[in-house]
Amino acid sequence: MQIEAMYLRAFNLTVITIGVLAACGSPTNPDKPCLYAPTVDAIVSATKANTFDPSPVTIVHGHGVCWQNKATVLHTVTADSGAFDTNMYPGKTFEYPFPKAGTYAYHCKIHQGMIGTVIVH
Ligand SMILES: [Cu+2]
Repeated sequence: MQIEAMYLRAFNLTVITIGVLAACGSPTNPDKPCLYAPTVDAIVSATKANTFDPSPVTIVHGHGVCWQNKATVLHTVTADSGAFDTNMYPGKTFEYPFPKAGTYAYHCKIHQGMIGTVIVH
């Protein structure tokens, strides 16, 4: 009886250990994150709350925005004008240059109300 209990405890510890290793050991973001660069003026996160954060962002024409999906679900970065439209899987990034001044509205096709704006000077 006592031996059985010991085996059971050992088994439970093994299961817990494997579970923790599986959770920590597998990389969920194989892409390099967005980085500020001479051509990247703004970094926007697609969040688990289904928002683009921050928004609006203001950049200089000729430069770009880098979006990063910080959520665990698929988001899209889709220009209202149709100029760009990309799936952004969890952990992935998307960079887009804006050569001309203007105000550019975009949204996520999956989550209603998930919208953002890029203001280009
Ligand atoms: Cu979304």
